[in-house]
Amino acid sequence: MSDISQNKRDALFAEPLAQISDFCFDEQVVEVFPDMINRSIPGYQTILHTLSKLTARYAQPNTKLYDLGCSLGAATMAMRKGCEQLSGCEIVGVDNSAAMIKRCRLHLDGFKSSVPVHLQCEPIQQTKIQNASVVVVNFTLQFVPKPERLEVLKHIYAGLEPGGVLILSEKVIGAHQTGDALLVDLHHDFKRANGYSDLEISQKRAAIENVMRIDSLEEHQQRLAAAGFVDTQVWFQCFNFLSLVAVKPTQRD
Ligand code: GEK
Repeated sequence: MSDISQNKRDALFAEPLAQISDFCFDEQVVEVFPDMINRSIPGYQTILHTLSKLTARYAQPNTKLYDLGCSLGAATMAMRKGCEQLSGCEIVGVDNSAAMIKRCRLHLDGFKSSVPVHLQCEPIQQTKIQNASVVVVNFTLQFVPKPERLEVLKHIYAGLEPGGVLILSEKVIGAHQTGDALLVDLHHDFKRANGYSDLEISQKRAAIENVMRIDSLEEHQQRLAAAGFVDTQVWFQCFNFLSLVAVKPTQRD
């Protein structure tokens, strides 16, 4: 078994590949995932840090907190930190990659916490959301087939308690072609500055284009509204990566 304390460098697309298969979250990706996500998503650490703060703000005692598409549990750990002082909270982490869930358990068990975390290996389209105060979907909805996204959001809305929050982070496509081209360029510059070569950038792009279908901010806002989230707020954006908060109103709102 590999040593989980090692942060192995992502070189999955460093050599020319004769054939580029669709990207999948398998053992190979698990091995390098922390390095890959940190070097690929601008502001990833800022987002994790703020997830902790948002959890502390919105988590309610005796409720569930969900991390949908939890990968190795980085957001789960941030949420766990944010609700440590509350009584009766439980976190449910969900991912449809068995390799991710297996490694996630090891990561979580490496740190002490009074908050129980229950991990489920399933598509988030099948996850039952109930008695929830915080739901995090950190760069996962973009992997769900587009026609199934609204249903996922509707389930989240229905399962949230009044005053509960959805935090949705996504890579987005710019509303206009020229603006989008600029955001894509700036993101590629960010990856180059983090040590990825042009070959790695283009091969990864080819591998992921069939599995990650991104929406514009406007499409997200419309879908969120259709699911019941009338009030959404972008709280983070760097290039073509952003994060939204959407609060389920209380009776008073
Ligand atoms: C983090 N949130 O570190 N159902 C469940 N899981 C899925 C599905 C699905 N339909 N589709 C993809 N996944 C994490 C990062 S990564 C983002 C999330 C990225 C899972 C997939 O197995 C992977 O673990 C995760 O969603 C996406 O804050 O790699 O760009």
